[in-house]
Amino acid sequence: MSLETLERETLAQVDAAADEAALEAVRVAALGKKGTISEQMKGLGAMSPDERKNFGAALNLLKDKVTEAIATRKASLADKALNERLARETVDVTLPVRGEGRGTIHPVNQVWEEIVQIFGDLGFAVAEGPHIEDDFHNFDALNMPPEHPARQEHDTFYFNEKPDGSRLVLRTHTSPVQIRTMKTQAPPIRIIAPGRTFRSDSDMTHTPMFNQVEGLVIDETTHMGHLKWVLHEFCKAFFEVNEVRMRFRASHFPFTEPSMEVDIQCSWKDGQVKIGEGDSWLEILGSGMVHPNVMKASGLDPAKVQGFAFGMGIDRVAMLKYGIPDLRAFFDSDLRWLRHYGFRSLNVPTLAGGLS
Ligand code: 2NL
Repeated sequence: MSLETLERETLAQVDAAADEAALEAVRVAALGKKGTISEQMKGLGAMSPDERKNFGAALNLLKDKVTEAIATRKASLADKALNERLARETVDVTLPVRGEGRGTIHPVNQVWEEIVQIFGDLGFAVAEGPHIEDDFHNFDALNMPPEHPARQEHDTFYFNEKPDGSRLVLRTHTSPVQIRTMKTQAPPIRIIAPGRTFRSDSDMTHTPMFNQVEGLVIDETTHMGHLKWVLHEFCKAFFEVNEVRMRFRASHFPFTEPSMEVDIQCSWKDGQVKIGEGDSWLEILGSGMVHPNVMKASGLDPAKVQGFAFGMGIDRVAMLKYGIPDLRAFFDSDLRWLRHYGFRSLNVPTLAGGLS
């Protein structure tokens, strides 16, 4: 067979290869060890030097041509295969969701998101921090020196002692997040810190891990009137009522002065609690004006700025709002419980669209 014929036939085969596997077969049949083009090489030995030079050059040219044609064909086949796959794998995003109600949002996550929405609307940003903390951020900076009795009450989970005698802890509240914020951001500060907290305590109303949200506002003239207004607005929005009476009771926390525990008005009917009506009171949070010692420990000057803080249990208010009787069931991962108390996954709480 002449080289011209061989070239024509081989290139025709390359063009005709329908997919990458067929193309590879053509390559092997032409350029492989026993391929048609390789076979031509064997004739070189019997030729005169001049013949060999011409034929060899032509053969190399042919090899290059075929190799290039194969590469070009390969690229276009890969392109075609990709386009076909893209066409085949399109997703119709307008289709309705399958199996509504299978996966649900946990009440804690739902309430967490509701709280973020409400405070977001009031101009608060969300701050986060580590679960593993040092003594300074969890205790010292919060006006709780090592001998402070409140440290015992916190039932702290401690890590093993380090060579220098210090011990890290699982944070017992989200207050260290606020300390870190005060240390790194200049006032005005307006944040909430929702997150997991840990105490070695377990009974009907306590779990070793629980969720807390704290709030912090620092500015030059922030006062208790602001604190009362913010918490009143929050309670109305959260419990989805037009009015709720609130009671600020004098209390004590090491990190605030003065300190107040806050009760909201409620009624009890048939063992069911209703918020915003009746003559009973329910404690829902602790609050106060940030203690000057806490300001100082965080690098702020209490002569120049002041502010308020509050703390609330997310799991606890989730139970209250959605009538969930036993706290421990929150963390049992019982599918029947989750389907009963869970929320539809695409129904994201917003103030505009409705919280719950
Ligand atoms: C409660 C009480 C409270 C705070 C938390 C706080 C944080 C900083 C400074 C001052 Cl950095 N205060 N947090 C204040 C008052 C009460 O929580 O009963 N929580 C469930």
